[in-house]
Amino acid sequence: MKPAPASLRHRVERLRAEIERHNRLYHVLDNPEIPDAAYDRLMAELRALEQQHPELVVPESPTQRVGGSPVPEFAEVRHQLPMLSLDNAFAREDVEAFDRRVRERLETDEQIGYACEPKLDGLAVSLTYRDGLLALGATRGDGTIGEDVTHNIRTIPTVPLRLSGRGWPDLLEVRGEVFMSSAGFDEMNRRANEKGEKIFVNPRNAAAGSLRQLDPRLTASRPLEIYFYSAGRVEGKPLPDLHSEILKVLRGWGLRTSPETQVVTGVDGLLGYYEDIGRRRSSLRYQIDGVVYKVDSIEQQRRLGFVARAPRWQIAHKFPAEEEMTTVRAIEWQVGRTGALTPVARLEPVFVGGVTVSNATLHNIDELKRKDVRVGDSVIIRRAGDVIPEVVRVIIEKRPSKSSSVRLPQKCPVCGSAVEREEGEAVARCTGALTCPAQLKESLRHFASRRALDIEGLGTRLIDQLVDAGLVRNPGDLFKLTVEQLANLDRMGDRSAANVVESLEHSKQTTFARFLHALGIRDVGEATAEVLAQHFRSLDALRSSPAEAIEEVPDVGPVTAGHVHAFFADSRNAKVIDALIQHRVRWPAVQGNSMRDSPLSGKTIVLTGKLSTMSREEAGDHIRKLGGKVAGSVSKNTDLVVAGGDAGSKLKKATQLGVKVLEEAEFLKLIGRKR
Ligand code: D41
Repeated sequence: MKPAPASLRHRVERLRAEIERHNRLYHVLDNPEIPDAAYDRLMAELRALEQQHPELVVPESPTQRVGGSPVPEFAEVRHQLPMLSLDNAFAREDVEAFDRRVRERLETDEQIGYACEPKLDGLAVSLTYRDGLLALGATRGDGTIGEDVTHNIRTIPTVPLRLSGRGWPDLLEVRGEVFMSSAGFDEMNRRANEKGEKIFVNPRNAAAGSLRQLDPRLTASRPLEIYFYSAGRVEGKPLPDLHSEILKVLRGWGLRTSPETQVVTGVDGLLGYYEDIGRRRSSLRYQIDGVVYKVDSIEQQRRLGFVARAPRWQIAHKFPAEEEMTTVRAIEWQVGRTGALTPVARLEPVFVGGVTVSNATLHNIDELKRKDVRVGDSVIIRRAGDVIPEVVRVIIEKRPSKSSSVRLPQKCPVCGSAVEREEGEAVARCTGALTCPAQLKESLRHFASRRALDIEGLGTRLIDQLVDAGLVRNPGDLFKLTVEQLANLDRMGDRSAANVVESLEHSKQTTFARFLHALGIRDVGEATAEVLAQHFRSLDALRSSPAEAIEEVPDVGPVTAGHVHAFFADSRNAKVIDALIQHRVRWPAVQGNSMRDSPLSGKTIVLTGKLSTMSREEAGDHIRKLGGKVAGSVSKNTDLVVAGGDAGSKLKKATQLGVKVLEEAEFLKLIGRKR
């Protein structure tokens, strides 16, 4: 083979530099400059040139991430500087004690500067760069001896094979956490499931399992990422003397660090950071199990030293665990407003995600079958953020010898009506409609709720009593209730009974859209109720419309149109509606088509900050009434941002994206309201 001409060598080097730059833009700065396809073309050209001239291939070439053949086993690596561990704090008192200890040891009354970062739930590793080239990647192991996983580490796209920028030490050991994003984890499990392969129980295990693969091609196929959190051995050049500054120079060399890192002062700063991250925990891309606090000054760190296996200058403040183990006492079926049967696991109470949980949803019969949860099983429960607790999986090894799968009941457990499951639907439903007390109670709750008829004082307990006593068989019956009947119920005085009757009377004056929403038609939420009201203007027009005419309403699809039509066609519903009208439930005529010529028609609007003249909900109502849509976050699809007092990040984002921003007064003018 002919040696490569100098011009070709030059091209190869240029390509590599270019690709490395794009890697950094994409993975470290989250700011890609070119589309994926263009990146792929650069890679393809480099690969082709290297194939024609194998003598030009170097280990740090971007093409060499995936390659290597399987290793027979992992070699041991002795960490020159031990990889110390973290101490744990579970309560604010632990954090206060930590800060006190630090100040006592440093003999200072001054507030300490701390660097804070999320504690990723992954796998700690150590990477060594010699002359800027990745030379070794090792797991933490027991802190003293780990395993050589260089071949696998190289496949992680966010790990630079060559440091960028300038001024790095001849020898630089950096430490970080290898992890998998929640989305990457879900996607990987989805694919594994499709192929009938093993499913990982959580991102942490998935990351650990992927990194400890003998075949790097397998590792390369897994969505691993890394964030670096400290330096280890450094030779040839000193690093800055603040932890936060070290992270900055690492970032400059292409080593990704958490974008959530922050420097704070004193205990209040620490706890503020903990709360802030705690609030955002469920919206982060990846799982974390706490935050880590580190004394920011390296000089202070040196003076503090370490005890046993952990430095005195750090502590991990843990969040309440989101997953816990408990046992299933019973599996019951809950019947919802539309008759949907939801299997619910009754649990031995367990503290998880910061609260005691004794029920967990199993979603639907398909989920229940897939997870095969049985009475007596030991299960993993997950409660993330404010999400409803769910059963993640059964611990099969702990299953009692005698147990059987749960089956879908053929009759509604509440009313005994037949249970039906439509073709291709995951949801099974009780066919009892309002004759089923469970459906009736849920329907009444919805009917009375704030965004529907808004009947004050008609809460869950009272509704249960009214249904159980047989006083209310449908929403129309509510308006027949007398003060005497109500006062005879448990825990009801004359006074509250009179109040309920009064708020019932008051609720009759409503709007057409609220009325439609209150009926609880399947798939008809507030927004759909609003467009239906605007389009048909009168109840009679809507009731007498064929499904095809309903489908013509903007944003109403054939399925919803079918539900709406079927609802009005059902004579039982017709009776209830007639009764409501007879009781003088009424609304002002729907205004001429305000939607079509409104300045907000078809616009996507984001509300932020505090408005002084109305709540955000009211503002949303106005926008929807005028044909606009309310969105929760600002993007390039946002047409308008309405900014009240103290508007924060959304306003900033709007300004960055050049989205039009209205102040409250301008907004009021636009919706035709005066202050
Ligand atoms: O995110 C993490 N899991 C994380 C782990 C972090 N952000 N910082 C860490 N800092 C340290 C010290 C203070 C010892 C440099 C750590 C770990 N250690 C660690 N991870 C596993 C064992 C120790």
